[in-house]
Amino acid sequence: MMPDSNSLFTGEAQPSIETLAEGVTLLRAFCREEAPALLDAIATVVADSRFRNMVVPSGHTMSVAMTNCGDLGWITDRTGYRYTAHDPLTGKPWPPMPAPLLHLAQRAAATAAFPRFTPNACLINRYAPGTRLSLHQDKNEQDYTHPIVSVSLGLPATFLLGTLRRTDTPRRIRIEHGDTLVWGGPARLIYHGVAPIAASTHPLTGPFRINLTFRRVATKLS
Ligand code: MD3
Ligand code: FE
Repeated sequence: MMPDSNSLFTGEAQPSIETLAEGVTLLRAFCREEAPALLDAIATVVADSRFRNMVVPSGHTMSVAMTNCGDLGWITDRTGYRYTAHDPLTGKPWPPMPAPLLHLAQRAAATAAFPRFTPNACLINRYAPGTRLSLHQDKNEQDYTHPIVSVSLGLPATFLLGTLRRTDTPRRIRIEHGDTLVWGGPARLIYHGVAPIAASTHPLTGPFRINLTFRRVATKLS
């Protein structure tokens, strides 16, 4: 792919594929060109199931605002973390996963050697400046043979890329608009997080960073 004159001028990184650790593939700028269409699709989801700040079992409210699309959505409340078929705010099923989102996730997974990934859940996280996500593992999906695909839009972030041990000091990885990561195999249960977002304005998302995480969550049948 040729770097367009626009990205050369603004200093945006060129597309590239990098293995950050065993099972972690960073696809730089993978969805930068389609980002406006992705954000339009996210707006249709948010019109039906809005962003909200969920409560964790300790009683604290998360600083990251969240919603979901697809057959299942990740939620937390005082009683714990889980996937549900319905949005607790609307009582209705989560909005369907828009085709541009599904297809992006499948293309990214295939590029990172997961050609059969079909996500049935997409968690949409929205970060305002100062918002962070502390170090955690994703372990509510039951089947860890499927990868997770994450897509970053808008303001840049610093990912905390840990190991399988919570106490190891995580690596700090700068992630920009359009960057896409695939986390599979031995990386599926690593500790990870997001450092506090620096205040800025992005032409497409204004004062926010939006992150999508695509997952394959076990259901009663599959
Ligand atoms: C490594 N989200 O929603 S994406 C999350 O930027 C989450 O919103 C962050 O962690 C965000 O759970 C980080 C990167 C990521 C996502 C899932 C992973 C890394 C992962 C699952 C397993 C291992
Ligand atoms: Fe996570």
